[in-house]
Amino acid sequence: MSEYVPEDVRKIWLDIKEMRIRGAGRIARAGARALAIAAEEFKGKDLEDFMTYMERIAEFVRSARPTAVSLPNAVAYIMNRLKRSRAASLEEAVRAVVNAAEEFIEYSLNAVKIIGELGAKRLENGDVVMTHCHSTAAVSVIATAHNQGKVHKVYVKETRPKMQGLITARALADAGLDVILIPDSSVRYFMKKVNKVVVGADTIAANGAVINKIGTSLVALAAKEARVRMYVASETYKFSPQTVIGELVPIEVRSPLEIVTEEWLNRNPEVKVYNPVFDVTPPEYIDAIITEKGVIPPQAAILILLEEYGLTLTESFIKEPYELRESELGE
Ligand code: RUB
Repeated sequence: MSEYVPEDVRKIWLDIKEMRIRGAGRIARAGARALAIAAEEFKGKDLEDFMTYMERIAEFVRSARPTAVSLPNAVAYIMNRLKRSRAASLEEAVRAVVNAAEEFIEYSLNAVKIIGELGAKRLENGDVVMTHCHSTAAVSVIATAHNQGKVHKVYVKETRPKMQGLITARALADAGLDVILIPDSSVRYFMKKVNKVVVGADTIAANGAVINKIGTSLVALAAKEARVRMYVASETYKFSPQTVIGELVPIEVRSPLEIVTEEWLNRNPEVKVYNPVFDVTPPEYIDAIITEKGVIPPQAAILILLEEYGLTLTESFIKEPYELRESELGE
C-alpha cells in the first residue's frame, strides 16, 4: 500500500519528465492535478496512512522536474492546505487536497490572464516585440496587447534544441499576429528591428535574477545594448523562497541526445556534449517583472517573496491561500 502510486499520477510524472507537459505554469498545474488524483485514488481507510501516502506522493511529483520551482511551490501550497485543514476524517482530508488543487489551478490560470492585462499596459502602439521559448504568460501579454491594437509584429526565436519557439509561433499566429520565426543565433541581428522583449520565467530569485530557457540572458544582453526594454512575465509562484536563505537555483542539464544523435555520439567518442537548458539573467538587464500582483522592478522580488511566504522560512513555504482579485481580471 505505502508504495502505491496511481497510474494517472505516474503518467503525469512521466509527461513532465519527458517534457510533453512543459513550461513552468503548466508543470505546476499538472503537479496540482496529480495530487488531487492521488488523493481521490487512495485505497486505504486510515487517515494517518493517507497523510503518509500524500507526503510520499508529494515527493514523487516534485521529483518529475526537480529544478522548476513552480512545481514544489504548487505541491507546498496543496500540502500546507491539507495540514492546516486539520481534517478529522479521511473524506475531509481527500476533499482538502482536491479543493486546494482546484484552487491552485484556477488561481494559476487567472494569474496568466491578469499578467496579460497588466503587461499589455507596458506595450505601446506600433511596438514590435521579440520573445524566446514558449511561455504562456509572455504569450498572454503579447496577445492581449495585440487585441488592444498595439502590437502587430513579433519575432519568435526558434529556441534550440527543443524548438519551443514553434509552439509560440503557432500560438501567436492563431492570435492574429504577424509572426517571424528566427534562428537563435540571429538575436542581435534582429534586435534593431524590435523595441520590446517579453519573455517568461521558470524561476525568479530573491535578488530579481530570472532563470528562464537557455538563451534568455543573451536576448537580455542584446536588448540592453540596443536600448530595447526587457520585460519578464511571471506568476508569483515562480518566485523561489529558498533563494531568500541563500540557496542557488540549480540549472537543469538534459541529455546530449537533445542535441546530437546517439549514432553521432558513438562516432565521435572524444567529443563531450553538454546541454544546460536554463540560464540566469541578472536583474540589471531586466526593466520590469510583470506579475499578477503588479508590475515590479526586479529588485523588488524580495518584497513578493516576503509577502507570499512570510519572514520565517520553514519547510512549509506558503502561509495563506492565494486570494483572487477579480477587479484585476479586466473582464
Ligand atoms: C520553458 C520556459 C518558459 C517558462 C515560463 O522551458 O523556459 O519560458 O517555463 O513558461 P521548458 P510559462 O520548455 O524547458 O519547460 O509562462 O508557460 O509558465
